[in-house]
Amino acid sequence: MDLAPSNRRRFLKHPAAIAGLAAAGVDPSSAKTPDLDAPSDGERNLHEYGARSHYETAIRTGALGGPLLGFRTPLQNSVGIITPGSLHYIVSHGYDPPDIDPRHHTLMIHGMVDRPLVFSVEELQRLPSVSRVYFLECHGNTAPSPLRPSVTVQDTHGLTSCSEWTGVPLSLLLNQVGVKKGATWLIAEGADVQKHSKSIPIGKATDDVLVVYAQNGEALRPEQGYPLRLFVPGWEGINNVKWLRRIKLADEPYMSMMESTKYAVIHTDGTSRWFLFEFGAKSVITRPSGGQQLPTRGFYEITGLAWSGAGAVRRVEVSTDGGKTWADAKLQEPIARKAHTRFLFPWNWNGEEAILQSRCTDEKGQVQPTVETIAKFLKIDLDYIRKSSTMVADFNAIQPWRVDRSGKIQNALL
Ligand SMILES: Nc1nc2c(c(=O)[nH]1)N[C@H]1C(S)=C(S)[C@@H](COP(=O)(O)O)O[C@H]1N2
Ligand SMILES: [Mo]
Repeated sequence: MDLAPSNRRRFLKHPAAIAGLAAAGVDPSSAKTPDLDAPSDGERNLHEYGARSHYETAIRTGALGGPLLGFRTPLQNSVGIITPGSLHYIVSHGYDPPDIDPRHHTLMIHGMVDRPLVFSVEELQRLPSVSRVYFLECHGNTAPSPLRPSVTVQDTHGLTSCSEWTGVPLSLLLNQVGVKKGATWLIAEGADVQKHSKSIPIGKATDDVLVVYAQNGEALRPEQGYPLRLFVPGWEGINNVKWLRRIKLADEPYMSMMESTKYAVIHTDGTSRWFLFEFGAKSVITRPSGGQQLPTRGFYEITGLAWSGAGAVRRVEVSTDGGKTWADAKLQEPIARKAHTRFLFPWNWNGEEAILQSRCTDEKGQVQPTVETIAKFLKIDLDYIRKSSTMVADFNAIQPWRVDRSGKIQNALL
């Protein structure tokens, strides 16, 4: 049982708990009687570590294990570009995060190195640090599926979030261990029951990969990998190993369980692609969006998020007429590379049916495709995308929302 001071006070006030103490041979008169004028433990705790207003109700949705794999961020309520830690999406194959005491947790770097080293969390926190804003996304995000609802933007796009991450550049740690010539891959492993592990090419590792210990100004949340995670900017979520405990340098990828099974992409011709890393250009209108209802005709600011694994978002266009015409949205500054970028677009709804869409162009000039373009590229038809339970991974199609004349908004993708 957790007997931290605040919990202990609550415990002692409870008559049954006091009786329990007596039975356990502890003198119950040593328990303090409550001071009625003093703030309750609940109030005191809220001042010590805050909570949002009880009028605010946005929550993550979903459950692990079933067809709703992952807890999704309520993007329909998002503002700006930072996702609060409490609402960051979660994909953990082991379900519950391991309970790791940071005083006893270590990161070992070994394999093809000159000097294998073990770092404590405290030692990592003494090293030169960086803080950067980056999105994170599961490659299954947005994949259409007959097995789960795709009504709201939380259903369709909720497996992406964006935070300011703080940690140590991996390149700095690799310099300390001395990477041997011929080492071309690293294999990162987590301390969860499944020992989630992932092979990553060394070029990326020495580019912008971080070993992070903090998120949005506080320690990582347990669900996000407390006390350490690998952060691999712009690359599929699976690379970002949580509860990181080991990095091994090697001269080949390891084909670990997740990367060679669940996260391999199966093509219709029976072949499968094992390694795909960088996300393309993607965007979605978060408000107004699926499942919402416009109360009256008149002015609405259309707003949404755009991002790309390749770098910065250069341009977002919005169409309100089903793609006949497009106009540039305003991008909210500052714009960070490999981060969510908020776009804003003024709109007057005249009460007629409208189809709202956004289209992202990134710094490499990649333009977000339509679902038809994706189908053509993958040599599959729309019906396959609509009905197959085989996931179309890295799905970044333009997302249309249909507003009907009553103001009701529905997903108009397929
Ligand atoms: N140790 C460990 N790391 C992991 C996973 C996991 O199950 N265990 N899931 C991966 C996948 S598939 C994704 S999409 C991201 C999700 O990170 P988040 O839960 O912080 O959003 O973590 C990755 N890292
Ligand atoms: Mo994922």
